[in-house]
Amino acid sequence: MKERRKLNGIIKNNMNFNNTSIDWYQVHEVISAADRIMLSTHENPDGDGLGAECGLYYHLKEIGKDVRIVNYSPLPEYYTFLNSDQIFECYDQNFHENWVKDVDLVIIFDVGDFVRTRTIVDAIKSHGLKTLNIDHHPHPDEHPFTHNVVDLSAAATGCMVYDYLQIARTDPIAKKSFEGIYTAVMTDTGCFRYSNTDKKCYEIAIQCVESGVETHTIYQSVYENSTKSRMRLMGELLTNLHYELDGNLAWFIITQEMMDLAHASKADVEGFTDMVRTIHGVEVALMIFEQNVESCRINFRSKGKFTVNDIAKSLGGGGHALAAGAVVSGSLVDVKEKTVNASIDSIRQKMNESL
Ligand SMILES: [Mn+2]
Repeated sequence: MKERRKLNGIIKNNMNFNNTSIDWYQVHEVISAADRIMLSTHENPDGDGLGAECGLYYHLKEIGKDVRIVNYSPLPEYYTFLNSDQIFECYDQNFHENWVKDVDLVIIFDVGDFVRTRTIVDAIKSHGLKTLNIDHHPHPDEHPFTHNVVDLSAAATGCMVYDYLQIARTDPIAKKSFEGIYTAVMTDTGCFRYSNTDKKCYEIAIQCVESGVETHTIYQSVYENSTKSRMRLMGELLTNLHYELDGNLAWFIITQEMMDLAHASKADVEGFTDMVRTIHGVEVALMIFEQNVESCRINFRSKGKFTVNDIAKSLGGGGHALAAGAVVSGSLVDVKEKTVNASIDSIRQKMNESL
């Protein structure tokens, strides 16, 4: 409590480092002032969101914070290697209410859009909880968070956690934190292959190896752990790819029927759009995933010639320049037509501009 009073003057002002140079010491003041801290990430979490949570969790635990990781979605099975201490909890209002109502700070990672924490937003609002957004997705200046910390140049949110731990700790980063950070960097760079892979990613990887992280085990857990359902689904979609604009755009559909026939879960669909992008000549890959009769999730991946977050934005979503998505209301037939047409128009225009 003494610490909190001391810091009052600084944390009164809400931070907004919206892709401006981040003063991690200010972030440190905000985190230091909180005793009970909840960490969270977006629904259907990926290695970056989960790894960032894990990376910060072990640090906060070590310094004696009352910290818990509470996500809207359950932990995907192939990330259970991060959960040897059962640190990931799936939000259940009745179960968590008592603890959540007295949370001093909710730190949200990699979210892209606040609504992607789903019912956790309601809990935050109903208890008037303070929030700290740590993300490498673009956010508007009129963001809904108490504090906003955005670095678009970060390859992964996990890199930002690494930055923070550099100034927050005097001891070296612990191996368990590094396991999370490595998972974040590895998955968001497509295993150090995508254009966002920079020197820092490799520097972080070196430190992870030095701290004893078994990088090959993490690789195998994430990339060599496909379910048979996933393979069946993959076979189906690869035989039904559609090409537009001389093959610059490749798109595919995953229907609920295909999911049912393959006995597949949402996690089985991860990475399909990246895979389609690997085809020779394909600049943009697009997945249309039928969520239910009322809406579809769409996902874009670009090799680099054409931005896709503008297309996603025009359809109500957002994301990175070369990796973006949206949830579009409407039947599969309607969404397919709207999305494919918008993509063709946008890419065609960009092709003409570059002539
Ligand atoms: Mn990310």
